[in-house]
Amino acid sequence: MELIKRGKIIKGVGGFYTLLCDDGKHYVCKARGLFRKNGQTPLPGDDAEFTVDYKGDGFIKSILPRRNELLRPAVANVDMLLIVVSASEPLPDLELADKLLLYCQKQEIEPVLVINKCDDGENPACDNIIGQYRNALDRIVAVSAETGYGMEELRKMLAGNTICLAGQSAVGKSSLLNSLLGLNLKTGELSAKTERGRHTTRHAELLPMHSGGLIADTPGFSMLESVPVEPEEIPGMYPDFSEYSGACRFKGCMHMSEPDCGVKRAVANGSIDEKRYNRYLKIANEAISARRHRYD
Ligand SMILES: Nc1nc2c(ncn2[C@@H]2O[C@H](COP(=O)(O)OP(=O)(O)OP(=O)(O)O)[C@@H](O)[C@H]2O)c(=O)[nH]1
Ligand SMILES: [Mg+2]
Ligand SMILES: [Zn+2]
Repeated sequence: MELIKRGKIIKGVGGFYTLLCDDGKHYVCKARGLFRKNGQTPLPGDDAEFTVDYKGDGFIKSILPRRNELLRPAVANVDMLLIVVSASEPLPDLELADKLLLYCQKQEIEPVLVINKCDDGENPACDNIIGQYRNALDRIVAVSAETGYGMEELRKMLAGNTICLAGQSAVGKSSLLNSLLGLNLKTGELSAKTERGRHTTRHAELLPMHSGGLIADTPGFSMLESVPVEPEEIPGMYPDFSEYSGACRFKGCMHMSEPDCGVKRAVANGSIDEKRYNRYLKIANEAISARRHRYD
């Protein structure tokens, strides 16, 4: 009789998948022809059922349903996305942060806004970002990958979860990864270790964090996969607007040119951050013109 075991795929190279079991053991399995038949490719992050035969060879029998799936890095069942911005250089691209928040809503991923490079603690640049996102999400943390400021709080927040990193270049994603893995290498050295080149495609790999949980090792972020969002969905994806949208005269108000709009009133009296609202207008208008193009 075959004993079915359960584990999480943490990497897959050349048809061999490494699974991490609850007992902390690693098993290397093949996927057999199973997935070519139903078109399923196992991904890191997948929860799988597998068996081990008398020779000790493992075989994946099935993949449990995915909660979500990222393209770059290719990881399934992501619990949290770290949206990394910098409190110094480079200037934060908050439109990207807003879009990543929408992406998280769509994919049902818990967003964490990580304000990095707060080397001596919170500073005016960091406070400014916190001010803009105060009511937009539950988890915002100011950290420094360099000095370790705030890293303990971040570690606690992430414990036990499957994590990916996102954000513009040079904000410190690799440095944060380094710190969360408990490595104390310089970023250059880290490149050699976790961004090691392979002859073929780079496969994402989930690495165990210092404090429990797994983190994807591909810090080179693109997430150019834009999630198709209908314009009408967007207002409901702004938690910081919800307290005020009940006061809008029209149901389905886009908070754009409609009269008697609760959200616009909240912007006018400073309850909603004006810069965040202006970026909302830009993102909503983009979605409107994207739809127009789709039907042209
Ligand atoms: N002062 C300061 N510098 C930092 C901090 N974190 C990272 N850096 C520096 O910022 C630069 C970019 O850091 P990386 O970790 O390579 O940034 P990245 O987001 O991985 O960049 P890409 O791989 O290009 O997307 C490096 O010179 C780091 O040493 C920090 O907390 N404080
Ligand atoms: Mg990097
Ligand atoms: Zn409105």
